[in-house]
Amino acid sequence: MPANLNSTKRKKTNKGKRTPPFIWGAATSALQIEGAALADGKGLSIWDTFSARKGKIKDGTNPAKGSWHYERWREDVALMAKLGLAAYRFSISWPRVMPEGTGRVNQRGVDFYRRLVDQLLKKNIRPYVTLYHWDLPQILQDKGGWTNRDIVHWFSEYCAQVDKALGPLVDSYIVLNEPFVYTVLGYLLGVHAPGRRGFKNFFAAAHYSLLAQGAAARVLRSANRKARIGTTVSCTAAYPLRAVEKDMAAARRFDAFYNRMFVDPVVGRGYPAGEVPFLRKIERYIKDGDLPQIQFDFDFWGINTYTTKVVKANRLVPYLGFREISRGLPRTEMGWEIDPRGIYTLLKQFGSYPEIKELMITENGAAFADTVVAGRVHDRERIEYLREHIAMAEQARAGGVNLTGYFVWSLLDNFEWAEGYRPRFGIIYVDYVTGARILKDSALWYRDYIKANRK
Ligand code: IFM
Repeated sequence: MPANLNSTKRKKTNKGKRTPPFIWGAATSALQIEGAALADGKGLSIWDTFSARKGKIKDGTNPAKGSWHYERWREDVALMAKLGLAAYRFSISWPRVMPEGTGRVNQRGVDFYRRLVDQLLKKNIRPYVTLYHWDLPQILQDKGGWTNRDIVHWFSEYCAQVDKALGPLVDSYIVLNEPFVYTVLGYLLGVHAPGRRGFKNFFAAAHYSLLAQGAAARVLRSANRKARIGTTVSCTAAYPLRAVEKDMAAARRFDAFYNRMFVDPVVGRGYPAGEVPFLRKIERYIKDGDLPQIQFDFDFWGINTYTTKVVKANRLVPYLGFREISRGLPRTEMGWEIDPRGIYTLLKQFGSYPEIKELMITENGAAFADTVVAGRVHDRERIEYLREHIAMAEQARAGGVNLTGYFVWSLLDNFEWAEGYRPRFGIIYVDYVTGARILKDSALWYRDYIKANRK
């Protein structure tokens, strides 16, 4: 079946649904902050097992303690309130609420999220609940994880259980976090959990992720009519090195693979195999009737973005045919060049999709080598980064993009996957020995910015 079959373009609006005021928030994910890897009946996730393998995490650490959030969640909500956050985006740990992946619900795990949501609501902070942020139950990975088509049912069942427990209180869901990243790093390159490699694994994981996303979104929509249902994608704007056709085509290929592969099929445009021919290999996993099942009319799309790229065509590079060119710009601790133009480019690009009703920046932020000096963290570079990126997002909004929220990544310093704890992304510093929190200068800046820009 041709990969772009079923391409339909529709003009979508959120007419009839209440559009909330602009939301200033912060984001985290369960595995990165909770710790308590085995507390209260939690099952193992693929990251618990992957991080136990020698050499997989750069600093030799693991997520067992995280940022101590499982114990200190009440203090964390109090800090959010102090900053004036309107919303908090966090994820549910699938193995915490369903240790066997399917079937039995672990009430103590559910109770943790219930208490968290109750407290957020008490403080007037709206919960944005991400259903999958990379911590698959190991027991499901043992059956192939995202490469097993049955995950469509496993994931829908899990989402239905979460909604049953939290649905009355939660009105905003994010179904998947960055499927591009967990399928490429976890199933193609093997540098993230579960450490699988090869195109076969990648294409299966990618296609079944989108099928599972569509199925779960429909389950949520029919169970919870009032919830706003969204999803998030990782995006990086790419510019051609020179204004010549071959570099411009390289930038389009970059965009098709890194940005559009998990958006276009969902809005009915099919996989972008026209620009990236090797994507045709995904056809092997597509059954009749799959492409309409992948489509879902999301209430909002979340864009997670951190850097931008410049590309130069190079026919010797397999599959994608380009190289990324360094511009010598200042970089964050992750080695990512800082260029705030990208957030504007992406918002304009996806804002122009007639099928997309509403956009949110669901992650944006930077890791720097923070140090504590006399009880303070003077993270001037992070303030600059946030100020510039928010200004660009505001510019896109002023230019007509229906951008409804911005979430800084991250609320807390946390476990940065295969990088371990070294890169600190938080606007709140975490002392990993004592668990103590310190509001960095960027948190105080964000508090003041929110106060001045509440609308
Ligand atoms: O920490 C991650 C997050 O889990 C997903 N998006 C990118 C962040 C920074 O790498």
